[in-house]
Amino acid sequence: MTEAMFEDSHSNGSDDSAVDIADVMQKMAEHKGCGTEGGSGKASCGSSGGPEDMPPEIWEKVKNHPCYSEEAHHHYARMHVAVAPACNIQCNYCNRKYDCANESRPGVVSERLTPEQASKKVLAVASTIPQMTVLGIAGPGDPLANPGKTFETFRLISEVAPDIKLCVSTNGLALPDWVDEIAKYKVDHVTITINMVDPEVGQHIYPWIFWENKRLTGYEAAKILTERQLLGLEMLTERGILAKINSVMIPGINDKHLVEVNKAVKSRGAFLHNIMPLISAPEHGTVFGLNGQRGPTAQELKALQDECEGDMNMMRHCRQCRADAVGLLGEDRSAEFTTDKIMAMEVNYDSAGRKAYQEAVEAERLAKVAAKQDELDGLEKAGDMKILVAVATKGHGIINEHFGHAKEFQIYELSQTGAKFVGHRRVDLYCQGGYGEEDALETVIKAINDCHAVFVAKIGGCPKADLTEAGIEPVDQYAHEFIEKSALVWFKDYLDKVESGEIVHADRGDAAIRQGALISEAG
Ligand code: CLF
Ligand code: SF4
Repeated sequence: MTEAMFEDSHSNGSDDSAVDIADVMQKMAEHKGCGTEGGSGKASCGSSGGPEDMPPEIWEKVKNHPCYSEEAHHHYARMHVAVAPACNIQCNYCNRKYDCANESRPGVVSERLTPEQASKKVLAVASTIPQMTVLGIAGPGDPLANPGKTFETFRLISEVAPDIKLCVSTNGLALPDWVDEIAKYKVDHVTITINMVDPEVGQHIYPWIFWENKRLTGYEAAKILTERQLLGLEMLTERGILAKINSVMIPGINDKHLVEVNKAVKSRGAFLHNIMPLISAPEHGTVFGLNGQRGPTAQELKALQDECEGDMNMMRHCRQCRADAVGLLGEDRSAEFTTDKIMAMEVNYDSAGRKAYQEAVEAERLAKVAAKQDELDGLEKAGDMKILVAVATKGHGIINEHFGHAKEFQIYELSQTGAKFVGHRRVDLYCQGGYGEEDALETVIKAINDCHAVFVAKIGGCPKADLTEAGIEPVDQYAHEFIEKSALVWFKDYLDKVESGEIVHADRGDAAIRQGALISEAG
């Protein structure tokens, strides 16, 4: 499939809606609490926003996109199809044997698909997982370095499953050339990975780019890359396409500079900024892995996200997922949908059934929000206190995972303003083959060491004692209840105990971000 073939009749409609949305974005920028203040003004309400924070048209676009709405990510799933193998740049955190590390953890290899296989896979997943609402192309290379395969996949899917939102992630080098095609296929969500806006910084991240049939290196390469990324972002904003910016935080290289990146992307209309930790280990075989470049700690990452959040809300629920990921963001069901399995599957694309299921999800979601609202009174006594708690969950915003079965913990910050999702921590499974694994428990404690409590559906006696000894309270009395409501009830009890002198409040230490490669989560 050549790129020229996409200039013909593959349009699936006019671009009227894009014009309307551009207008809406302007209204959104003027919306209370999100007002634009010159070049560095707040441009959006970000991923933690709800329907009251943004115009209905924008809410319609983000409400069931698990990456663009933190709240949605508890309920809705995304899937990726790995149709784009080639890349046009080199990042020092990427080993080209594996997938694009911009949206995928190093050490992960995805099964490459043709657009036709990808289309069959989308139908198979949509039939099995009715809450799967978004199809993203995020690799394994750069989707826009493979425009033929990428846009043919979007075309096929928009024909067979028009209710599924389309999403693409790119390093941005080729973006300006493809913005009109992106608009034509109604791809409403575009991620650009922008790690710098200064080529002096960029030359330490990107050894080369492939540009106009030449390999360019150093400052010159980084200069072209940043110019193309920012131009692409401006072109998306002009067309009313929601743009999310991913940035990899690399301590000592771009960590301080990402505040500048945040200002630059916000002033160009980015909807959301997702600062992700560098994941780097020698076994990944990347330049950074081999030269010992470390990633940030959990608290370093949070501090930078907090600093940028003063100007623009941040995405904090990214899972740096695989180029063939399937499921809720915290899970990976890709092993259920290998090419062999999907080719053998009977596919029944039941759009009425999917709609009914999603209506039930909305009811559950409203119940969760209402439950949280009920617990907001009485938090004033927290004063300036902010504490973190970890939660074991399989999704739906409910404490429904056994401590020993958790592959990740969601982290909530509790303060006088309520319970706020601030991140997640991947861990090694504690329970292996029915037995607790002491080494794994140590890594779990390191991963949630900055938390005062861990909420679980169930926990055994041994880990309970070890967690308590480490100063992390295991809490299992809210099993199968809503996370935020339960956390707030527990927090008020904690505040009462501090007030009565029963316990002495003390700050916790830092926590580690797991660096190990995750080869397969589901297999
Ligand atoms: Fe995929 Fe990316 Fe679309 Fe999401 S992922 S293309 S915006 S549908 Fe999401 Fe995964 Fe993070 Fe990406 S959690 S790596 S931000
Ligand atoms: Fe690797 Fe993605 Fe960077 Fe390309 S853009 S070098 S695939 S991380």
